[in-house]
Amino acid sequence: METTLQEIHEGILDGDANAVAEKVQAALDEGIAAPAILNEGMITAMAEVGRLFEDGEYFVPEMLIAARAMQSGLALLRPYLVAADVKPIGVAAIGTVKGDLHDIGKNLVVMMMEGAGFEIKDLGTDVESGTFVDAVRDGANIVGLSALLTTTMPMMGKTIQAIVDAGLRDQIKIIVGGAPVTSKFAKQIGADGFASDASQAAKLAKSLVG
Ligand code: B1M
Repeated sequence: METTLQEIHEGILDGDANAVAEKVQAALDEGIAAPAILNEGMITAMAEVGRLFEDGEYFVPEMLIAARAMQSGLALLRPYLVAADVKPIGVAAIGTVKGDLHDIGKNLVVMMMEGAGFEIKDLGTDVESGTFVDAVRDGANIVGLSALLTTTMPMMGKTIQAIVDAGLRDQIKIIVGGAPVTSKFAKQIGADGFASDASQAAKLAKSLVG
């Protein structure tokens, strides 16, 4: 890997947003193509962050600051990526289901999936099932549902049913997660998969649309 890309990679692992922004600008000035900066400097770093999280070497705070560092680089890179017409690997509509206001885990999932190359429609918290349906109509090909309360878990099933009722179920993949959610529950409600953490969610989403 070229030195500047290596420095971007390390800046993300260190969660150093200023260094990442500086090095992304340096890479652009050196003439390194935006897709190479994204794929070789940044996405590889977020994959490494995911691995460290799974191995218990990084915890939620490290993952959050790494994601923030990635965002600082992405902000600079975005116009170049648009100009280079880099296609996202998928469009993911992600939200916390109706009645549930917890968003820290959902935000991590958003960050890891963005890091994995998805375009994200972040629908926020307390999201009506109809809003997910609209997002699918608007082009999302993967839907991510988060719930942290046992009382809001049934809304996941209701949201999937709303997508079925709208005749859109065959066009998309649905993943679910959140502390009380299990893979057994995911199967029961007709989701395509369950992920126990944000890193797994990004991997699962990639495997489903790949
Ligand atoms: Co609330 N809360 N909370 N809370 N809260 C819990 C969830 C609770 C377990 C605490 C407890 O009692 N021990 C409990 C639920 C009990 C239950 O349902 N059995 C609870 C309760 C009861 C409540 C209220 C009802 C309290 C009240 O008002 N009486 C209320 C409900 C409000 C509502 O939603 N309508 C409430 C409110 C709140 C705050 C607003 C104060 C705050 C949320 C702030 C926010 O999110 N902006 C809050 C918090 C912070 C928590 C705890 C302490 C921490 C949650 C968290 O952020 N964890 C939580 C206790 C706990 O979990 N230990 C608790 C860190 C986060 C990184 O993990 O969200 O699990 P998590 O996400 C992980 C994975 O689950 C997974 O990846 C993430 C990253 O690895 N994941 C996905 C998540 N979504 C995914 C989606 C995927 C895939 C993976 O695919 C799409």
